[in-house]
Amino acid sequence: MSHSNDLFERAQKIIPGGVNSPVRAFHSVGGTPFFTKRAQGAFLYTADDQPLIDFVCTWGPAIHGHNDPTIKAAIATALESGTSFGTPNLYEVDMAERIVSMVPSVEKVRMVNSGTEATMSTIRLARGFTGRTKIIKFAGCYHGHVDSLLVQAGSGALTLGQPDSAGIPPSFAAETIVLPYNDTEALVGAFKRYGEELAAVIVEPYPANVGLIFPHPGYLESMRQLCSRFGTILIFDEVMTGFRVAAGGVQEKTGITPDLTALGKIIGGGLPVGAFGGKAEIMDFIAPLGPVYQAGTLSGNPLAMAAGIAALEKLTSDNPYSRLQTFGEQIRDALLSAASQKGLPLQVPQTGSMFCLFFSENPVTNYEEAVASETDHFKTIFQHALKNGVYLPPSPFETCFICSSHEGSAMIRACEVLSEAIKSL
Ligand code: HOZ
Repeated sequence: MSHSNDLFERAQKIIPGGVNSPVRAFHSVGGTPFFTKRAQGAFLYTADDQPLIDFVCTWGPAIHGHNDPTIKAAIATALESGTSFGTPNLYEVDMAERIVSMVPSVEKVRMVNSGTEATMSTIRLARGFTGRTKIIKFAGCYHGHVDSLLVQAGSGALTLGQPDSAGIPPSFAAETIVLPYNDTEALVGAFKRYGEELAAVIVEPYPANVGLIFPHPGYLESMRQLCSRFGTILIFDEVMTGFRVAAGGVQEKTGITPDLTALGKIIGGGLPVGAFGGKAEIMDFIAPLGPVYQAGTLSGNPLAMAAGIAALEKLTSDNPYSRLQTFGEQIRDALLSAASQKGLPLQVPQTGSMFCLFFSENPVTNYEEAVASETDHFKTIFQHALKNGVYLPPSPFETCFICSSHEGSAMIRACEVLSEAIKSL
């Protein structure tokens, strides 16, 4: 028996489903998950020593590739001075200054330990600041496993057919208004109806947990204007897109400034980190200055901060964005050309180092169109790719990530394998 299969058998006996995060169980693509022994550059190495060109990149953080030497050295240096202090430390000030200088809307920032904590805290802060309770979210957007946000959620919840999680009191869900993404009329209608009851609108400005979707021209602008008019807090969840589509995320690319932003993934350089920030006036509403409580023993942890600072520093010094865009176009073009040779309708939304595959005649613009796309093809492609050394996210509704190490022979091989996979359909 393979080492991975053996580990999975043991894991299933003592870990629910054998995994610590549901999509990893491969339920929507079939087969059993492999276990990773180590990772380097663009590659994962399984417990059975199979090298895999990795397009998950730890679900986003590894923009510089796995086991980056600069990040590793920063962690090693920090480790010499201790692992956790429970007091303010030198690193967190540096980190906060970097975030404020890189992310356009952020004047003040608070560090947390995950993207889920970040989005949860922005919602509480928006409610505390406005004195209102209702929030708007969009179908297919996923903001972590926060109670009031697990309604028509994307990512693993959608992959497993549980977009509305059990265990959420109906009274919580009742405070969440779910709208179709990219539908300005629906947004205007909701503001007309609920107007001054709305504490916040939370959105992934590029929804990336239902495949990858882009906003229609003017859509985010309308959202910004409505929020400003009704005194509603606009929250951008840039956990996936922050530091990835541009140093300053979608807000830098589009010039639209949210009131609050949730961050995660890249900001921790592969260690568990999240952050939320925004206008000083709103941020000062959190404890110890204000009445909204939020805290964390490991928040601003020195090892995590050291890793994150090194990751952000490298983004500034290397400026990898145009290279990543070239890699993204290379893989998009290979996929589209294979599909057109085969006569298959394929959409490959791509921006910089993010892309996904939708088997659909037309571009996908919202949740309904995403779930209506053909998903069985993805399973076949996933399995073909895995057998031939390429790892895609184990769900048709997750985004693929490219890193700086996906260059040269790794990219050529990945394009070959994925093209063959499409032609094998
Ligand atoms: N649903 C998460 C990504 N959008 C998966 C995280 C994980 O399994 O590590």
